[in-house]
Amino acid sequence: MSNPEILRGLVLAILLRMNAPPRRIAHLDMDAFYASVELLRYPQLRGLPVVIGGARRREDEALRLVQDERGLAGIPACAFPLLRDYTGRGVITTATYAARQFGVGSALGLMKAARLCPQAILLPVDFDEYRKYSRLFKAIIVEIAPQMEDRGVDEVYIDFTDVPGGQREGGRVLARLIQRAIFERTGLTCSIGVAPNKLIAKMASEFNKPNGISIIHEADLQTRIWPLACRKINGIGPKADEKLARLGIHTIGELAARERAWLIEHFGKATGAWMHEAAHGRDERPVVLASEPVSISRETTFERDLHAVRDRAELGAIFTALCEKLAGDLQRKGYVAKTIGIKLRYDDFRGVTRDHTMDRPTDDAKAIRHIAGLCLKRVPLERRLRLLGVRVGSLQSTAQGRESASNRPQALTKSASPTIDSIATTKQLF
Ligand code: TTP
Ligand code: MG
Ligand code: MG
Repeated sequence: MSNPEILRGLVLAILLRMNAPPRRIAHLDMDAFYASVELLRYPQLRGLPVVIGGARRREDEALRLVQDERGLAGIPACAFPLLRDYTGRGVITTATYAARQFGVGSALGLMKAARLCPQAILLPVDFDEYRKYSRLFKAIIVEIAPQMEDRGVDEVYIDFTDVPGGQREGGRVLARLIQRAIFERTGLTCSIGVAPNKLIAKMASEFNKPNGISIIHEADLQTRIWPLACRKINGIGPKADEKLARLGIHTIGELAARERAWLIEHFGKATGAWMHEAAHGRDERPVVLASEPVSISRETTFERDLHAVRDRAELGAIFTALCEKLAGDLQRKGYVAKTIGIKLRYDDFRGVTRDHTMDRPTDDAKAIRHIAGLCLKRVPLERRLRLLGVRVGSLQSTAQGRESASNRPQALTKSASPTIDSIATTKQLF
């Protein structure tokens, strides 16, 4: 290409960019998600403190016998198990806003929470139900605004920029439309932040929780973002935050006031430069459609610590059940995996992981169990175990991996002891 042509191309690109509407990115996060899904089944609990956590217990089974002709909605509120009666090691996954007033919330131990709010109603987790509603609210969003990035069970980014109405009132009109559509079709509320990029949108979705919308423009950076704590930047974790605090930096504004070179000196090239950009509200990351998980895991915290030799049978059954659940997850989601790994936590809370990558991917429970078993042989097993997890990574969609995948699986068996299960789909391996 000759020079005048390059120049013409450049001018055209600049003109197009000048004419393009400003980038408007939304972050949508469901309100008290697991708890809100439970309240759809049990509307009689609305307004009451409710926490979700732990596995299903005998009390939860018994509860279902109390229902009348109205079904689950007919169970009187006084019949539900209370937090004060809980014994075990479970943690809260989430709490209703009524319960949060007592200082209880995600990741708090249930017995500890019982001291803060003994009268709270305790419901067991039901991942299948949450996954069902997760799929449902996301399907409603893509009908309205197809540029959606899935960021987990209860949140997504949506690119409003070119969606009809996406620029009106900075995105408020479209945000309201999506909020209303989700509420009408599921009964669930969510909160939405709309901003020039993902970084600020993510912070903004928290500003007016629950059932809120907040609209942030570039010009609002100093007034709305800079007063916030550094931790509010998605990517600044507890460790970085502690270090920032030691350096006398508490707010995003204080972070923005530091020289880029100074931040690089203290946090390294990549992190320092990124912190500088983030504090100035700059983030060019695109909204990535149909994001694929890199790994899927299942883990269980035992009701009592188990020993590899003395509790061999029990542990073996739990281990097999985890692998079977994981194989089921893979098959349902349409993936095969090449890497199989295990995670252990000992009774002294130390953790260890091992993994192995195979030549061929699989979604077969027996194959996963076999490789996970080999991984288990590579870790010390003298101490008692508190937690056992199995993880599969290097995923390929089944269509891609089918020719090389091993054969299909067997039926699921039940875990031998009451345990606290969790499942995670993540973007990174271990
Ligand atoms: P969040 O969106 O962090 O929380 P939330 O939807 O319950 O409440 P908020 O209104 O503040 O958004 O997490 C979504 C779900 O993920 C939550 O309902 C339960 C689950 N979860 C856990 O299981 N453990 C955790 O530590 C957290 C933070 C969430
Ligand atoms: Mg949420
Ligand atoms: Mg969330």
